[in-house]
This record gives sequence, C-alpha cells and structure tokens, in this order.
Amino acid sequence: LGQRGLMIWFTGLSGSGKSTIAIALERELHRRGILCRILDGDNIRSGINNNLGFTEADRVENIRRIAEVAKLFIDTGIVTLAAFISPNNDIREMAARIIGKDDFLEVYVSTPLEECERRDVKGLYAKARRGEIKNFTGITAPFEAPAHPALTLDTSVLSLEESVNRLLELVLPKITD
Ligand code: GGZ
Repeated sequence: LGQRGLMIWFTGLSGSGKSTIAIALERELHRRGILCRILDGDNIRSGINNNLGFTEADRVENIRRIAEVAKLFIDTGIVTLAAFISPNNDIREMAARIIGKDDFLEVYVSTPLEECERRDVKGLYAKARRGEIKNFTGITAPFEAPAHPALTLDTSVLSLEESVNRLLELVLPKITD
C-alpha cells in the first residue's frame, strides 16, 4: 500500500470547520495517492448511529462505535479523518485508547463559539438559544478544550488553505516512508 494507517481526529464546536477541513485535507491526500476515509455526522449519525442523540451517554456511545469502526480502517492502512465534536477529554481519551495512542493524532479546531454562532450555517445555534434543541454543545452542554492537541486550527484566523498546509506538514511524514 505504501502508507500506514492513521487517525486524524478533529474535535471542536458545531460549525467550527471540522468537516470542511477534513474534506479539503482528504482532497490533498487523494491527490498524493493516499487512501483515506472521512467519518463525520453525515455518514455516521445518519447510519450506524441513527439511534443515538446528544445526551452524555449517547455521545459516549457515538464516539465508542466510531472509534471501533475506525480501528478496522486504520488496521487496514487507511488514513482516517474523524470530524466529531467529541466534547470532553474523557471521550477523546476513550477514542485514543480504542484506536491506539500511536495511531491517534488530535487536531483541535478552536474557532471561538462567537464565530461559530455568528456563522450558524445550519441555524442550530439560534434554535438552541430559543430552547428548541436540548444539550447543545457550547450553549447548554459543555465543551472542554483539549489540553495537548497535536495541532490547533482557528478558522477565524487561518484560511482553509493554511489549515490544510499545516496538516499536510504534520501528517505526511507520519504516513509515508
Ligand atoms: C451538538 C448537535 C446537537 C446537539 C444536533 N449538540 O453542525 P453540525 O450539526 O453538523 O454538527 C453537530 C452534530 C454533532 O454531532 P457529533 O456526533 O459530532 O457530536 S458528539 O461528538 O458530541 O457526539 C450538529 C448536530 O450534530 N447536532 N444536535 N444537541 N450538536
């Protein structure tokens, strides 16, 4: 295969840019002939995890299943990009433990709440403020920033291209010989 498997785990608020960065990074990795796979809400919460909501227990189960599935990809040599809020250290540590710490790269998309809420791409922050969504991360549910991420990307400061370039610098040496 000429590459080794790796988890690139994006954590951050709703609307912080996790999926956007993952998609742009995937395109650059594909261009270099690297086999990769994105896991995000669009393909996980709509399918394998469609019975889960946003209570603390459901978020733990969401991330647990994601990590178990991702492990299969990574053990096959696939570079796996996961874009989930994964709102606290315990939940991210569980994912790292399941996947294996040597294969786990934590990327914090640190775009401030005010900016995520200003963008409000899906109108979810407004709904959360109106009380129409319970347990909404950043509004009525907690988000704990990671203490020692491998990389921090604030999309209110960095362009998409800059974020992807920083990721490529970090990731390429780890996956190709
Ligand atoms: C947070 C919610 C909620 C609540 C629906 N809290 O911007 P989005 O829409 O596409 O990303 C959010 C997504 C978060 O799912 P995750 O699987 O990443 O969360 S976790 O890791 O905490 O399990 C948002 C939407 O789902 N969404 N309700 N209450 N985000």
